[in-house]
Amino acid sequence: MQTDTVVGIVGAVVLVSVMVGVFTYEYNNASDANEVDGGDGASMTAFNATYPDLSASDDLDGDGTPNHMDDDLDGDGIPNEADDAVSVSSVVDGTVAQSAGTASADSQTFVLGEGAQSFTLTLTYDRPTPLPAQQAPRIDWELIDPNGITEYNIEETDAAAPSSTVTVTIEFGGDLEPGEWTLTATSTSLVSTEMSYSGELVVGYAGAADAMDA
Ligand SMILES: [Ca+2]
Ligand SMILES: [Ca+2]
Repeated sequence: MQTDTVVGIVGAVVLVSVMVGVFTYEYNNASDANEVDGGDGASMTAFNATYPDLSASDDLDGDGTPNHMDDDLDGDGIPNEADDAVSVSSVVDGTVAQSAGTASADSQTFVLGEGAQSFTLTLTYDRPTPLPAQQAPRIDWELIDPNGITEYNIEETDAAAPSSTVTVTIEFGGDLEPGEWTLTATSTSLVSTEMSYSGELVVGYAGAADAMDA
């Protein structure tokens, strides 16, 4: 009788242990299933339906929140539902310095997301007054797309009066290549000089599908 009782108790303990193990397994796996159903998939699908030309995983305004989770995806303070233009602005500035007769260049890079349709870069700089018989210093600009193709190249003329503020506008549209674009500013001064430039880049993107139909 005592042996039977011990076997019975051991059997009951083994059974309870197995049941606890089964419950723990079911509990953990139910939790995993919930994460998949309520996670990124749903908002990505909704975003792709609303903005078919943009990428859900891009972060156009660079605020750390991907487009499909961002209720103001271009970061202009206007919520997506009320924003009829997706447009991202950023400050651009740099300095080109050189010693006499030595070419000098300064480069900036811009990352364009998918769906970029217009590129407007406006820059200004002050040209120093040259000594008599010297060519006025100037900055030449080259813009290269992510495939290494030059999209814009200008060698400024000396038409602007020395010591004046020069404004340069680089503007074009179309389906723009997503990825890293590079702007190179090159000083052509024949004398030691330093020129600082500053301005703004505005990139326009394809809007919401319902806005395009309207
Ligand atoms: Ca964002
Ligand atoms: Ca907005």
